[in-house]
Amino acid sequence: AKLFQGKRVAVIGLGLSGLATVRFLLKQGVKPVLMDTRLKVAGLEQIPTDKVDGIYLGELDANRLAHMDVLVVSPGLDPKHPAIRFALAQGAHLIGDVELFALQNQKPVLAITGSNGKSTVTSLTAHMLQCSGLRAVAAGNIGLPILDALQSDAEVFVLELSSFQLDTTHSLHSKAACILNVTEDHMDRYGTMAAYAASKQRVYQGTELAIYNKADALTTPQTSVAALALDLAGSEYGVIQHQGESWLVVAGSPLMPVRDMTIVGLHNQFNALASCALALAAGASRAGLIDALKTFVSLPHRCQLVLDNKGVRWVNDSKATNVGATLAAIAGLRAEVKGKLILIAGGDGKGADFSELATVLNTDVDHLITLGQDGPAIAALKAGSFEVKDLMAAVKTAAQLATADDLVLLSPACASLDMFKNYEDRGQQFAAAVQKVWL
Ligand code: UMA
Ligand code: ADP
Repeated sequence: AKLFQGKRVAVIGLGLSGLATVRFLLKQGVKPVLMDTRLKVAGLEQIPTDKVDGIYLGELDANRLAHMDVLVVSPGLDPKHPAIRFALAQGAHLIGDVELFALQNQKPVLAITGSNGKSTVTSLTAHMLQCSGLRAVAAGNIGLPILDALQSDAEVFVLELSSFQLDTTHSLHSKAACILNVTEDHMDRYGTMAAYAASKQRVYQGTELAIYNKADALTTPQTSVAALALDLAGSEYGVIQHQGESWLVVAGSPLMPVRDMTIVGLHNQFNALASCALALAAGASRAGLIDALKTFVSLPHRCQLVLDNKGVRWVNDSKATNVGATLAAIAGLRAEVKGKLILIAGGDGKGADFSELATVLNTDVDHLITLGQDGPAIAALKAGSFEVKDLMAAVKTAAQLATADDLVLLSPACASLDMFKNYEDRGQQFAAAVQKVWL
């Protein structure tokens, strides 16, 4: 049956996922109304204007929305927007692109969420399935809009889901679902950790197996569902001493030496365990897991070495957009830095409380350089920190401080949107500045 026969449908938010939603609805024979709060939206020219029921840019019109039956709202737009709330109060139904996917999809799904590690686990899990001979496609928050992925010939979908996407999803069925961790993020939208954690918990609705982090109580399923707890010290899934070195244990037996994995750091050992559990739930082979862990190419902008020159290493961790990610990066790198660790942080803090950084900034970080809207709040946590106006100035300051054996780490603990297009743009500008200043 066709979706939304005779229903009035609005697509609100015309970014990557919104435009994919419009393409999907047009194929379904639905003639949607399109809206975006921005006055200029890239990519709108792809939409055949005669096939849609109007395009409205600028502040949302509550009365127009109130005439709709279904609102498909983009993840970047808060459904608590007054005009959207007004329409919901008049009986409109709120969904997102993941819900449209769930209503159409017949193939096995693995669902991954968490504050940090989502993209790593999503891409590693897809790689494990591919190394096991299955056509797996990674989609969702990782960048490929989920409704574009639906068109592919995938045998398994590996979905990275943000809390924003989960808020508008009701019917997703999955073979396994995982919350990796819940640490503070997106407080500008949720206000409280309880509300944010409740969004993450939605990933367990409709799953056959909930995979969670034993060390993080907020990831424990709150509904009754078959569950698997992961713990680096666990005996079913964990890291043990075997044949004189550390090995990953998967489903009760040793899989491979940790040393043979391409990704490093304790957080990545946990990510590897989570990926193994997820991939096995969708039919991966143990040989496929091993092959994948030996060949996985880690993603750019995540603790990525951009230059190693004159004894100084420059590391781009632009994807660290919250405090938890920056803490993981420092914990992962500190032990292997012989000289000073110089940290560049700051940006749009999304309402975060930075105080959790204080201890590490004063014990593990030798120099702190801050920039951006919330740079001052981070700089205040460490005496003698350097506040600069932009990334170029940050790199120049780091270059003056750095000597052989030092490591300069861009790990902002903040979103990039106050000064950059996105985190990739920030990471690229960092790499370019490093080349210019240090070479
Ligand atoms: N926006 C408006 N008005 C609107 C709609 C959006 O001002 O009416 C703004 C938003 O505030 C936001 C930007 O436009 O800054 C993009 O929002 P969007 O909803 O149009 O985003 P898309 O381009 O569709 O991209 C989305 C995800 N973006 C967000 O959730 C903000 C992408 O995740 C995802 O890769 C893509 O769909 C494909 O599924 C990015 C992200 O930043 C990487 N995610 C957040 C995160 O990881 O922390 C949740
Ligand atoms: P996400 O997609 O959730 O933003 P990524 O896989 O892109 O996560 O990793 C972003 C950053 O988070 C990395 O640079 C790393 O510093 C940190 N990180 C990765 N995995 C974990 C984890 N399991 N726990 C804590 N921090 C992590």
